[in-house]
Amino acid sequence: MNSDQVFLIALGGNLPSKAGNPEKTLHLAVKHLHDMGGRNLSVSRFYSTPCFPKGAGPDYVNAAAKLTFAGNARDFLTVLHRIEDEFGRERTQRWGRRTLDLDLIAAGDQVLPDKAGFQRWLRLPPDKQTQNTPDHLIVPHPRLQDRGFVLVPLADVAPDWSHPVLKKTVSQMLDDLPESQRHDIVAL
Ligand code: A4P
Ligand code: MG
Repeated sequence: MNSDQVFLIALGGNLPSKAGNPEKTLHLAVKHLHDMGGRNLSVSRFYSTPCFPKGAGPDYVNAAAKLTFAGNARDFLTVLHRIEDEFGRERTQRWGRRTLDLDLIAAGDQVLPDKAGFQRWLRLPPDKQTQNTPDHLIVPHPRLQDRGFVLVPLADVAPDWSHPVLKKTVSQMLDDLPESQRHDIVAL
């Protein structure tokens, strides 16, 4: 039942890792995704993106990938965390600098933990977003619709994926994004 589920992920980094600069780290992370069971991988272009919040650190390299994996969303998040750990990710500061951040953006059209639980994170006021860290998986990623650094790469691999709660495709969410969230995002 869970086999061959389609997952969308966002990749980002703004500090060097043992693999080298963030671009090299992301390339190697994609290879690890394959080695750990990811199949039918399609990977976006890599983009240079201004750090959000502005001034909180160096520019990021961001990318997105679409793949299938023979397991459920929680199994797949465990794989993502293992790959983050492999590249020395330390969770010291929420939204802080990082060698590698792998976020699960979507698991097909699933809504986890359930629609009410998802809505709570969706509606979290901006001042609470940096302070509250979920201790369980939330999909779709509750901030994806606000972020050019997620939507621009995602549009390369999954422009027609439709958000199961917001009922908008990636292309539509990107069109709705203020220009301020999109400028200075440059394909490498
Ligand atoms: N968790 C729950 N749901 C998910 C999910 N769908 N995907 C849990 C990934 N993790 C999920 O995550 C915190 C906890 O959320 C984990 O225990 C996980 O099990 P984290 O990755 O440790 O924390 P984080 O990365 O600081 O938080 P988050 O929400 O991933 O931050 P964001 O939203 O990714 O922001 N600027 C640019 N230009 N580019 C970036 O990529 N990234 C961030 C991080 C800030 N600024 C950026 C970028
Ligand atoms: Mg993360």
